[in-house]
Amino acid sequence: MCTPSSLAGALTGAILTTALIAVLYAGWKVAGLAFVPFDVFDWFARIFPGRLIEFVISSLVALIQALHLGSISATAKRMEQAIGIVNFLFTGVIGVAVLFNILRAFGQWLAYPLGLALGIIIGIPSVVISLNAGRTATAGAAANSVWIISIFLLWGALSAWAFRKMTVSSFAGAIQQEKGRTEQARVIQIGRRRFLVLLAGFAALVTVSGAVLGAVFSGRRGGGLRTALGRHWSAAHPLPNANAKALPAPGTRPEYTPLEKHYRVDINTFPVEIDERSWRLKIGGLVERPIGLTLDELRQYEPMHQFITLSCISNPVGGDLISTIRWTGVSLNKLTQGWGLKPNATHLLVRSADDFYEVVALDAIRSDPRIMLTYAWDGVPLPREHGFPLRIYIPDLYGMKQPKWITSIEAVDHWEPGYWVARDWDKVARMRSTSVIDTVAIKNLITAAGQTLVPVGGIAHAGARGISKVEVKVDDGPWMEAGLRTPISDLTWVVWRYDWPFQPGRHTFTVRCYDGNGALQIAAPYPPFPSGASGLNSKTG
Ligand SMILES: Nc1nc2c(c(=O)[nH]1)N[C@H]1C(S)=C(S)[C@@H](COP(=O)(O)O)O[C@H]1N2
Ligand SMILES: [Mo]
Repeated sequence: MCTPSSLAGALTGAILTTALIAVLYAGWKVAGLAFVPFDVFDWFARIFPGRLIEFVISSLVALIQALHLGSISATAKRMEQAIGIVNFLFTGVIGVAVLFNILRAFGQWLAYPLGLALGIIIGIPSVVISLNAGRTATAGAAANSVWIISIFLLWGALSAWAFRKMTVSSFAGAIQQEKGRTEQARVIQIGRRRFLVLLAGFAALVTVSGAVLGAVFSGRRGGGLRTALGRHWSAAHPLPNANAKALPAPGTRPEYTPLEKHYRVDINTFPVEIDERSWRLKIGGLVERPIGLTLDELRQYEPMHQFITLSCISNPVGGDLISTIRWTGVSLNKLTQGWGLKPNATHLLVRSADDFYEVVALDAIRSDPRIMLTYAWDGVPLPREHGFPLRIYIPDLYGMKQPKWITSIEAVDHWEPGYWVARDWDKVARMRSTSVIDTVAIKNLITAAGQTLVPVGGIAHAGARGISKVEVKVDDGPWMEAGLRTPISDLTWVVWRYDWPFQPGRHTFTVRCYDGNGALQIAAPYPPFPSGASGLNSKTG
């Protein structure tokens, strides 16, 4: 055997692709060039069957919950990014292993042509995907194409070079001095190993430099939540229900979610970046005259402020994909009146910069002035993660119906399924009633009328329907009515509290709620897919 094995190929692939990823990362952070691993991952997330994506997401959520890995949305995003990088690495490993196998059959004179061909075979789709579906690049299309193709060609050429270095003729000098076949094989082995170690060392250097360079520049460029300039509304104002009498049990989650803590869910490993200067809200379709509105023009309209609890349909019972914050924007009913909608227009097709879209009935908009286009959260422009510059709000519906990063609104004469409905999720996606125990505050006992009481508390939420009653059950005891704190608004969750007469031992607490119409929440446990999770939340302690 005089040529390197496919294992040597796989190792070479791992080493060179790791360095490639680091170089792409540095290129992204330093010059805004495409970070192919994320772009490709996002592209697959859009074309794969909805059920498969749902399976992956719910598995990640279950894993995060089972291992207590912290915030579901933040951890899931990091996992998605990791999966994107590992997939890319895997492709590189397979690619170079296959290259080595082919070269073993056809001879090393083909090494460079086939190595470069491998670079092209992986490079061209990468360019196409990054240019058409990518979120990471801010540099121009030409610069990106040249960059991706060159860097992949270099990677292919280096793979070819490695193959040649590891074939027997490279060690010819050493072999001549040795005697016998076994000796020869041993020298080849050592020569290959030494080469791979050298290659790995070199790649490690490139990887570390790329990562450090990228990290330095990523700090300098800022982005994400740091772009939310200005003073947060909540820093200077009391909540509307500040004087409510019933106080949360110690350990209840914050009633108002800090901007930085609001959950984030979307189909992008990396949040969409929109330049306010070139952005226009394009309004077209069945209107008298298409127009484009700037963000400043939208801000000229009378602003509307609403305290809103938003939840993701993927939120498991008791999960943290639910948050409450102050939304500011313009009522769509008011806005649409100036658009000259044609009589046959029945729906608005709302499109986002990330290919997400949803359809909203004009009837709903006309009958519910709370449906609004939102440009600020907590008194500052929407953070990039949360849809800068513009997102919609539709009361009572899960987040999957509410596009962020809106770029256009088209008046149409029919309903059609939106992004997640087309992927088999619920057509209506009305938020299910849910109640959660946040705390059994065993360290904050109180005494009243000679009794020792344990404050138990949490939240209950039923979309825009409100909460009329919350009940708590201890072990198999009767349902006991909890106290309700006046909510921040009709559209937010309600904080509840039940002071439980202490009894020693281990106990299981269960909660359930009734919505504003008196309907009891669904007790049967169902997973989030396809209509939102149901079931009762319990805590044992
Ligand atoms: N453009 C766009 N809008 C989107 C999504 C998306 O992937 N792309 N995800 C939706 C889903 S599923 C949810 S739950 C909410 C979450 O909003 P948040 O991340 O600001 O909390 O955004 C919605 N709007
Ligand atoms: Mo969601």
